[in-house]
Amino acid sequence: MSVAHEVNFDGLIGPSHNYGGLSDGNLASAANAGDIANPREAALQGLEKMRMLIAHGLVQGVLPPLPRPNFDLLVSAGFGGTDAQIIEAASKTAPGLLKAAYSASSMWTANAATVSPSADTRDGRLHLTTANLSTMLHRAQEHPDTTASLISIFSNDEKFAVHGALPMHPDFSDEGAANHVRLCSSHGEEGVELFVYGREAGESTIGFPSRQSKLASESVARGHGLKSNRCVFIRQSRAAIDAGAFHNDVVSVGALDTLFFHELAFEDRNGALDAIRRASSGLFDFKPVMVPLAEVPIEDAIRAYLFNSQLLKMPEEDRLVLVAPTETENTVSTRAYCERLVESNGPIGKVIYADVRQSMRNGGGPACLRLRVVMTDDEIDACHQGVLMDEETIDELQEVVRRTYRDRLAPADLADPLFANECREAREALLGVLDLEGLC
Ligand code: SUG
Repeated sequence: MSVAHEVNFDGLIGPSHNYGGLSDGNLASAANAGDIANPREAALQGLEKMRMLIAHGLVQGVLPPLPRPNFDLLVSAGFGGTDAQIIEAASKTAPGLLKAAYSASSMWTANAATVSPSADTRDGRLHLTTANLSTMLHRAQEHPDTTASLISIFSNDEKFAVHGALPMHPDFSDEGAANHVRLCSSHGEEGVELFVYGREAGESTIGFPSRQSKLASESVARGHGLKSNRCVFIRQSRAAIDAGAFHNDVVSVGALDTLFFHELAFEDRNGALDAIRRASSGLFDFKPVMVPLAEVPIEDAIRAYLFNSQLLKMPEEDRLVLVAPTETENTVSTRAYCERLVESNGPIGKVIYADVRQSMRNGGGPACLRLRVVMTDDEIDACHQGVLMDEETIDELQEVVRRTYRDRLAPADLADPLFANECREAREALLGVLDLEGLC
């Protein structure tokens, strides 16, 4: 067994963070559509969360924001001329498309890719498959730039394999690590990978969209060279999707040997738990922690984002720590549940609340904001060092954010051609700090 760490790559929240109301089935996105956003505060909140986790002894990385507005998308839609002319015309005739082209949704890096550590793969390399995010237009534009970022960061072919997105067809709908959980006894040892999907390829569903197909999950597992006896494919419940759980990480989170989930998360709960027990046999003693419906109604779980938390092994703690959003603390049933959780002698021993309210108002909690990449010491040394954070780099990034980001962003501001220049300059300054100028 080699020593390995779970490195959390958080999305650096971009300067065009706004409330576009773009995600059908995401209740927070719909509820806050059109409100004034605070991009500067959003980015500072995200960076403070990273600072807090570094202080707890964890290895922290970042993924840079993608170029916005995405002029390629606007040009594909028939707009032409100078940048200013494109924005002016799009704002008048296709304002919804302009909002999509400006979306800062790449901040939710749990949707950037699915990741399998080298301990699980046949070729002994760490595999990443960029998510195609094909269900929502504003997210479907992310994958080419996300793949470019991942290639820049994980460029050593002997240690890393970066796979491009699956085909852009509903049969292959893939939302990345938001629908993927890895369980193990310790990070560096072989684990069990859980793939949660909402529908079969070709199946039509009614209600809110199911953003992950089983074919997509199976394709990623095959591409990563995972052992079939260590993979479990689990169907997410229709009840959870229709209650607003557009990704599985809104109703469950796992770490090491523990899976923390809501009673309504899975279509066939007992079948899923049995399958996980079978897959983990000989590796670890699986510990399920189910939150009963009677204690936390599904509506509260989704509003408070109890499960969209980071479940972490912190060096100074014996038991796992749940980093939950402040909305969990401010909701009566979830706060009370968390108090009972830490008092019990189960595998989760502490809850820390983090303020990521700007992201939460678009449906993104602490877990959405990070992509977990389990890496050995050698792999950490082999990746691009500029994206690994320390307090000093966080300070530098915050200085850029304070200097270049707007305090307030209203939907109408997207029509201002000068804003496009501001976004480009802000991103270039961030890429300078991360030593990733090649992505400019
Ligand atoms: O894809 N929200 C994101 C939230 C993603 C949360 N990620 C995870 N659960 N892992 C989404 O629905 C809203 C953007 C807007 O409406 O402006 C948005 O895209």
